[in-house]
Amino acid sequence: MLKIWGRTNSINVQKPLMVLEEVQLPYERIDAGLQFGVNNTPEYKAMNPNGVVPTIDDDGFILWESNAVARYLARKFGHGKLWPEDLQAQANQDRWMDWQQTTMIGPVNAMFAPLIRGMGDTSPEAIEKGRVRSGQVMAMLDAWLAGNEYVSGDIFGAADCVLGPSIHRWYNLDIERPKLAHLERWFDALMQRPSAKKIIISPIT
Ligand SMILES: N[C@@H](CCC(=O)N[C@@H](CS)C(=O)NCC(=O)O)C(=O)O
Repeated sequence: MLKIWGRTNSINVQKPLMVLEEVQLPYERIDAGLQFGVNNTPEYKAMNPNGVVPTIDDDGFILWESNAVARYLARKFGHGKLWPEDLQAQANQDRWMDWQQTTMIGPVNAMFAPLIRGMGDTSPEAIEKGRVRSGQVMAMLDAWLAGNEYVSGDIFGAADCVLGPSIHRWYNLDIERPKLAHLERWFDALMQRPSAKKIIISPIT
């Protein structure tokens, strides 16, 4: 059975878990990270030298980096469903997944780390900067969703699974947010899915 290491309140762990729930593949999840430890042991670091979660073991194939893991699982178990045949549709999903890592999550975590975990830069200026910037980046996704049903395009795909946990984090911070009707429509629909109800947990911790 496929094994996945990672605590359930990590957005990076929630990404591949969303994919696994969507394709309804049985898996074994092993708690790791923060209070659970495990991720800093020599055994774990032999699998994932970064010492972070998630990591998967698929019949001896070890993989880490949450977006790469989500893509691998979608390709292997959700081909033609979560992962389309069309090259441009695939590239679109890649684009939004990269954007989540490189552009979107930074400003969200600039608020999440100090407000929820008491970590990072706790100054009001840093939190406010994250709040303003996160509103700006979310407006980019809102504009995309004005013309597309899903982050992935016409079908619900791997990119929706990958972005869902971060967007949920943003919506669950006690901050002022710009009104983004298309993003809100997408987020409300996402949270109705059985996968999201099971994997994307509230309150955020
Ligand atoms: N780029 C990596 C980042 C992974 C990462 O930073 N994971 C965090 C949790 S979200 C972690 O393991 N932190 C240490 C811990 O939980 O102890 C990925 O996307 O997989």
